[in-house]
Amino acid sequence: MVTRRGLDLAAEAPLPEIDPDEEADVDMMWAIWDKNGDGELDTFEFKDVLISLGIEADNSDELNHYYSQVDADGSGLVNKEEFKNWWFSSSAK
Ligand SMILES: [Ca+2]
Ligand SMILES: [Ca+2]
Repeated sequence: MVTRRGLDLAAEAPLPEIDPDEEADVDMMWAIWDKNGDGELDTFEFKDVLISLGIEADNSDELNHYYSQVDADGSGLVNKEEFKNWWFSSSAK
């Protein structure tokens, strides 16, 4: 029987605490990263985020791996809310 515990935990994980100063920084960077200003990061734009974090995603498999972590609802695009949740729960600390 497959345990659902891990999935449940992930789904119910509380949102990370966000420092207002850090959030302002992300808002600034978001404006740079969202090159076409449509309010979403596509994979092309997201690649630049990874590069500025020093993460190498040379092939599309690696890129999609990271991208799917950020795209929490699986819509195929990353909006700012998803991005912040990812940002404040993982890297850049
Ligand atoms: Ca965009
Ligand atoms: Ca999404």
